[in-house]
Amino acid sequence: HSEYDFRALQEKWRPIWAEQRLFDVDRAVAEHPERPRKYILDMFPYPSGDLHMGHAEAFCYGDIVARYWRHRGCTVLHPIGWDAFGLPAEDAAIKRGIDPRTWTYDNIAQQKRSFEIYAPSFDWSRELHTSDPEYYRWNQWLFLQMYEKGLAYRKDSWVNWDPVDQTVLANEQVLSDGTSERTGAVVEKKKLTQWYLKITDYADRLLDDLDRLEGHWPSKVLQMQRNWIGRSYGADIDFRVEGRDEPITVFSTRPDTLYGATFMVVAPESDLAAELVSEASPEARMRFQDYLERTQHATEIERQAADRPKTGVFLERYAINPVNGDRLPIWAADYVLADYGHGAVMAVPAHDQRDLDFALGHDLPVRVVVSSDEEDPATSGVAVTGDGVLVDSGPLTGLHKDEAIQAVIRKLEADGTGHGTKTYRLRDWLISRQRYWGTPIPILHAEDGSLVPVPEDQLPVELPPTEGLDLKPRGTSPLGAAEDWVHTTIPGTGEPALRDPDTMDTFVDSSWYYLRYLDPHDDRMPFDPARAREWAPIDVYVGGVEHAILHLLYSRFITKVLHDLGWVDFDEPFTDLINQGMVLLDGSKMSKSKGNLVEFAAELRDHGADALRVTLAFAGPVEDDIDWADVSVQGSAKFLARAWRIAGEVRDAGTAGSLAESDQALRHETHHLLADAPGLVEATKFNVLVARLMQLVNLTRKTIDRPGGRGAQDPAVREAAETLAMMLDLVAPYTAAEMWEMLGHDDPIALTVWPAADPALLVEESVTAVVQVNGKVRARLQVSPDISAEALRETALAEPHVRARIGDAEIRRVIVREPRLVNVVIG
Ligand code: ANZ
Repeated sequence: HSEYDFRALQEKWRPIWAEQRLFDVDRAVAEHPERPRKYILDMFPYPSGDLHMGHAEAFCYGDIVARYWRHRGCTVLHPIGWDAFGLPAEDAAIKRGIDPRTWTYDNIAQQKRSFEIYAPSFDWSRELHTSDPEYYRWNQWLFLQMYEKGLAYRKDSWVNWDPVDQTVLANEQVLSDGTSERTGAVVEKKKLTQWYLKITDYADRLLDDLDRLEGHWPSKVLQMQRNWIGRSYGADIDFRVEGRDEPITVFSTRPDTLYGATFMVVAPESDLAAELVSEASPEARMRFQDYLERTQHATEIERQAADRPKTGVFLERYAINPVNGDRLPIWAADYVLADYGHGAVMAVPAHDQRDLDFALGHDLPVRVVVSSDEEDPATSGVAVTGDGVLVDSGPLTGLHKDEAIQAVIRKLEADGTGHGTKTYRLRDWLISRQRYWGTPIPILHAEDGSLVPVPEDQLPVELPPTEGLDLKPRGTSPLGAAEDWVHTTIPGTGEPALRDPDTMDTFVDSSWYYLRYLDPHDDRMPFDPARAREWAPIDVYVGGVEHAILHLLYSRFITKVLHDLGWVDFDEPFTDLINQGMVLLDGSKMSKSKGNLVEFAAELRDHGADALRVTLAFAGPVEDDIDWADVSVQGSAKFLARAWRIAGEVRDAGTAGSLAESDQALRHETHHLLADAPGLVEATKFNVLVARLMQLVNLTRKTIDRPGGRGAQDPAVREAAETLAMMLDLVAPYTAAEMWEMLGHDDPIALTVWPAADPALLVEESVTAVVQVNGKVRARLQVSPDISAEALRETALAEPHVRARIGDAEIRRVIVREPRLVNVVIG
């Protein structure tokens, strides 16, 4: 074979690798128990068809890191599995009238075939599918653990409702424009009884522990998580309500402005609003009902939009300001949300823009309590929100804002009318889904309405077959119609009971899957804590930035829960995080609807795995988007062919002579690469590494072709070719394996440990520094090119000829231009 033929290489090596199972981690541990361990993971794929270019990119980067650590003498766990539950399978199944299992497992098989060609160094013995009962059994176990601790609970509340999928959504699944992340439908609000996981109990830890990830996770992701958790400090303040026993509590980040409160606002959909208005006049009740209906259609984002007119209705009730006894009218307005803080605010129009907009629109008073140079908000329409000194505020008058906050909190606490507190934007995680293809919630509903957890030894609660079930979305779970399945009895008593018909959000599945890889077939426990101590947390996690909030936050939460339950001894799952950019075509995200899809399967077929991976690695910094119009897969293939040809020439020529007499310039380049490659990989500068490999190929070629040289026989050429092969294994495993074999090795290249660079070959050539005395050259010195000015000055002045020239004369000045010149001026 005189031409580089990627197909021949793939066909040759695939069966060999399938047989060798080189990346089977159990074997690696048995053979080298002493080696340090690394756990390198890519976010597992969702089986919605074949793999796409986003997968190709992420798995390319993850595999570089996994292969790299093996070459550094570590044992690497690099597993793969499938995030196999979820709506797309169910939708496809409904459309085609097949079982979601068929669609899911067919797609998994397809993705596996593609992976086998693409050849990431996976340990296939650890393969898992979240839709297998042996996996989801442990989701149920986890749920029950959390239920026992009060971390899983049911409540009645207003939830996000996707009218297309006919199921609820977590807040994290609603985009900032108020549409569903999955269907694009405008999300509605609906009141339902649902299961929640109490992530808010972990809000402080989830926020504070982000500091430990600084420098290890992309700062953009850290910031997104911080904003999502959204901690605010302030006070809870109780306002007595005329004609009501219970006070209304509000949360405020500006309790210092309490003397400026002129009215109160409650969220229209809150129980509080309904109760308050029930005592009002029939007209007010009607106005309120009308208003309530209108607000049901607005999304949370719309409701909070600054430019939206602030609408609302007066509830004909009054609250009393606890510090000055003022009588404040109570309104319902939809700019106040039911599930933030307490669903009620004290309105301070002078210092809060939304309150001001509302006050000006409804003729409510504006009272300034923080001094400023700005115009009166009542006339300018602009609230004064900055710092300042308090005015017209009783005992707070004259205090600076921050002092006033502390002072008013002390006063409220002393009076028993409030206290300092904090609140979060983060809400509890709603996990119930009214769909079939997910983990059944392991709870039984007894006839008296009580909840009975399914005993652990009866797990898994398996999904019933789909035969006879209508999976179409209709607002209640299709499982409710599986009569034989739903009707059961309470263990022990035998009383009749119904199974909970909802299934879990699939983000539960992916929140802990990394631990299941430690032994995916363990039927005694979710994972073995001893193995977790050996392998986890993940050293490097690779995946798309679209998971910056949902998946990563949920995994962090569940990891902390497992930590607190004593199952793991760490509390952050992912030590380092790499977010790859997106693959674009002509600057726009590839999508089927745009018809400009670069298909992974086609690229793989036309150019092969190695050229595709080299292209992805070389395209630019990992976090940047890749525009497919700017890359050249053909160029990558040419580079690989040139490297491969060098190995062939070395084989054919045979190596002769000693390294000492070989081409030193080539050796320098090779050893510099050996020295630099680890730093480049660890800093995820994969593109720079590929560029350096290209340079080495070029220099090796020149060395072979140089007239009068030793050609491919030169031992420096062999050394370069071997180094190239070992490093190419990171991105081009087929080419690398073939080169290694041509160079006469029969051990698997993927398991070779990279040699260390020879320090002697890293020293730069010296440069000549000229030393003048009064402008005349008196000496020449050989110095390092990066010598400092001070060192060069000292060396020059100590030189015997220079010393002799200076003699007893006075040194007036020494001019140093390192590394090449020193001029000594004497008198
Ligand atoms: C009085 C006040 C005066 C406020 C002032 C602000 C400025 P963050 O920072 O986002 O936490 N608020 C409280 N609960 C609310 C709800 N359910 N819906 C809408 N707004 C609500 O915002 C906290 C502030 O948002 C709180 O502080 C409250 O208004 C309002 F000069 O109280 B403030």
